Amino acid sequence: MLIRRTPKIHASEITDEQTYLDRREFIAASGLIVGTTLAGAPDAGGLLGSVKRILGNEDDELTPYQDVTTYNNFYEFGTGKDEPAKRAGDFRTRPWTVTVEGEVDRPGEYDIDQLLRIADQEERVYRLRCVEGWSMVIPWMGVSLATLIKQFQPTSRAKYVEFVTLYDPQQMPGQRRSVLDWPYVEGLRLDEALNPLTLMAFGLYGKPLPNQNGAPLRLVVPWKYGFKSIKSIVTMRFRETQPVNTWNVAIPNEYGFYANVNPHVDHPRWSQAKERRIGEFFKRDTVIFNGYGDQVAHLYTGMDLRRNY
Ligand SMILES: Nc1nc2c(c(=O)[nH]1)N[C@H]1C(S)=C(S)[C@@H](COP(=O)(O)O)O[C@H]1N2
Ligand SMILES: [Mo]
Repeated sequence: MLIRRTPKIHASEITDEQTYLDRREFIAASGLIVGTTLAGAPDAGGLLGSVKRILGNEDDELTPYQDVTTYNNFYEFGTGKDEPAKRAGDFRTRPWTVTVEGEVDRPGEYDIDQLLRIADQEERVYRLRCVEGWSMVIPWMGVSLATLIKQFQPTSRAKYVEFVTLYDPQQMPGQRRSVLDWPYVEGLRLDEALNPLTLMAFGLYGKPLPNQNGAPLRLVVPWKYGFKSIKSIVTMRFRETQPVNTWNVAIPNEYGFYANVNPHVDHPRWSQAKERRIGEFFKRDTVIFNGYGDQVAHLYTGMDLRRNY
């Protein structure tokens, strides 16, 4: 995995996808590979003034911004892929507080802007693979979840983290129908949450997260099926026992707690062996752990991944 220093570019210069791609080309051409010392970019006073580094699958071709922001799963705004982009425009992401509770020494109500200041934003290019058989490559902005969690100081009894999405049927029309048990809930084992790959994302493509992608903050767990990457989080609850996640409640024989990307374990209604990268015509082979096995396979040694799907 490479860590590259980004050139000092003011956030206001990052205006559109083309500028963004040009910058990436520049970064690639400069070929800078540095250690962990991070260059400070001028802070624009907002989210993206302090992009520090690019880390991840920077050689994968990026899914166009247009597709990333118009082909979404966010059932709170409807079950159609085009609905979140059409219906989430007025969603209010300020003020926004995240409640941290349960097995932590520092529980509390954390303001989103306070959380944003906890660490410098990193840029990470990650593949995200939906259980439905499509995938995207997205340049996310965020901080490692481990960095946040360390601030909250989990107790020795904390074994899992549960995440909850906002419940607000006024703003989220999808919640007025009971297609899922609202609010949307997800969970990770604490060691999964602390794995350096796990990202709390605040932006993508150098900009704050569009509402349809889970503003103002969402998880990105790249070795798991997309549904684990919960959007618009308002609660982080540290627990001794395994959380019950929404999709597991909805259809238990199809969606488990672990949901690791696995081409060898079929979904009961379709194969998981292949996937279609959005924007591409031919299917690709799906790779175990979505290709991140080097970093995460050790979390599951001794576990039967057929039973723990
Ligand atoms: N709260 C919430 N989070 C969610 C979902 C959802 O419906 N509600 N859908 C999940 C699914 S199935 C996927 S594939 C990803 C899609 O993320 P994207 O729209 O940013 O690509 O979000 C996940 N997070
Ligand atoms: Mo998904």
